[in-house]
Amino acid sequence: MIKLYCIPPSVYSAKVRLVLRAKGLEFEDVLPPGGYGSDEYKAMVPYGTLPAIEHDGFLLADSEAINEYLDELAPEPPLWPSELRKRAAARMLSRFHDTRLEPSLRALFGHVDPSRRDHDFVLTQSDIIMERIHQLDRIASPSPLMTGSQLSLCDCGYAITLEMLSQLNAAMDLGIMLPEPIARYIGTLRADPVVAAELASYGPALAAWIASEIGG
Ligand SMILES: N[C@@H](CCC(=O)N[C@@H](CS)C(=O)NCC(=O)O)C(=O)O
Repeated sequence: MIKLYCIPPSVYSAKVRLVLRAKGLEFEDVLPPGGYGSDEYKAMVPYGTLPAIEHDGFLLADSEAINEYLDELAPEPPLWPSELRKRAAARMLSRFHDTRLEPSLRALFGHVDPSRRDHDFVLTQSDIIMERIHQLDRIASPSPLMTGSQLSLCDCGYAITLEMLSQLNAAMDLGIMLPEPIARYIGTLRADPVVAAELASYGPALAAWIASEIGG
């Protein structure tokens, strides 16, 4: 049994849960000991980020490292393309998610609560998010998923972050319009059974977090 240290609205934990589900691996969600940001958890993961996994005494943090470990641990179904250049391009897309797109949304987290919202910052950040989405549209050609018809490792971050974008867009009135290929990609992601199963619990967890922030 794999322990997944996470909290319900954590984006990167949901990204890992998609791989656990796709591989059919047994896992349990575990709250970080001492709570999010605690010294107790930092004794395990010094930089304190979620998620981390524990597998037979082996502790590993960082969603991308975890997903690659899981893909090698349980090779079926393979979640990276077998061809060298396709695999390299898929890794590039995954890095773009973790280092460019998701951080541009995360920057808004401190502004979801209207009483703490800096409207100028939100306007500027919405333009940055839009720029990231257009960059994604240029580097990706979903057909219909990132590497073809099967879910791959590089879809996992997008499946979660694009759900977050959709919920923040509505809740904060960001006015973000998605290019048609990206909107179509989201439709395909949501129809994938593994993504649908995760979003069935992650979507409400995220909505509850947004509502709690908006409620003050
Ligand atoms: N690159 C890390 C990022 C993880 C991350 O930022 N997780 C968030 C929760 S979704 C977190 O722990 N934030 C608190 C912090 O950075 O101190 C990964 O892929 O696991």
